[in-house]
Amino acid sequence: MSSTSYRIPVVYTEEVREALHEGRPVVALESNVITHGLRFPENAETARRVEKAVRDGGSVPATICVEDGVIRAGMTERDIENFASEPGIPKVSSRDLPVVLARGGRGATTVASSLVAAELAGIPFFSSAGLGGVHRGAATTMDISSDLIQLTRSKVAVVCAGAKMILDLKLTMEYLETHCVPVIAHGSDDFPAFYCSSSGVRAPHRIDDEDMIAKVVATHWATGHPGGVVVTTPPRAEDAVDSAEAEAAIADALAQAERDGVGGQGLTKYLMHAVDRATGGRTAQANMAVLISTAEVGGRLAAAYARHLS
Ligand code: PSU
Ligand code: MN
Repeated sequence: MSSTSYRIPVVYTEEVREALHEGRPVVALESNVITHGLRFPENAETARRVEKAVRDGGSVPATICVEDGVIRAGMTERDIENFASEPGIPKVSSRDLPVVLARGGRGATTVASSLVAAELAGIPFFSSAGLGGVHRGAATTMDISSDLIQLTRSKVAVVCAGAKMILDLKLTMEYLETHCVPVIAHGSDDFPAFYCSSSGVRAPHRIDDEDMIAKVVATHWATGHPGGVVVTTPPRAEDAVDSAEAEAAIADALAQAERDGVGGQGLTKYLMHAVDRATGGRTAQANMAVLISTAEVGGRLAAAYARHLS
């Protein structure tokens, strides 16, 4: 098998295939947030509401996963229920993807691997609540989420509420700047912090006009840039968590992680869950709300992009 003749199989749901064929807007979504980010049964309910939000925004949702060694672009209600309820489905990031595909395996895609999949599937928009980024203490741990690296390589626009608040958001912004990834803030001056409205870091550009954002995305790719664009949208005021409260819980969670010797690919989930326990479930609630509100903006922006191209 020569490397040029081997094509990665992508299996589309009929709805997604038809939408792409007809040039209608589609938004890709990750599945790792279903298996690792949230708990059953809220994860299944949230995944369904996220898909509905993409539709409300005027696009077709395509939740991405790996099943039987193929990339699925679009999951049925039943697939989502299975992923949400079955324990032990592995987190598959970009570095894991070839192994899981080649072995005919199954897995839940992170932002990074969902971007690889979306590009292969011909879907130029993706939405999630909070990107992975540069972890606090990365100067010694070198823990930088491959979400950021993949953003420099996949031609997919990513709509999100910034990056997760457990991270070092100042360094995350530095990373994106160094690697030439445009960051456009929609609806706020600052780069949002996932379930908090502001990271305290000003975004390089604020654009509220959605047609202009579509034009920026198209222009980025017209310049021949191989990577993505980050478009942020802040959490709705009623969903946002107070940042002082979140910060205190994060400080405790980081200390706990250090005591328990947690690092590597399990760290993000560990921290998110520790913060959630410390806030009495408040941050998981906010996480779900932000996933949904972001998906609707993603749906609108993908629709604006499709109009721009037509
Ligand atoms: N959202 C959550 N919890 C998560 C994630 C998202 O509420 O665990 C996942 C996303 O799939 C993201 C990944 O791509 O965390 C980043 O993990 P890491 O920091 O190990 O790269
Ligand atoms: Mn990591």
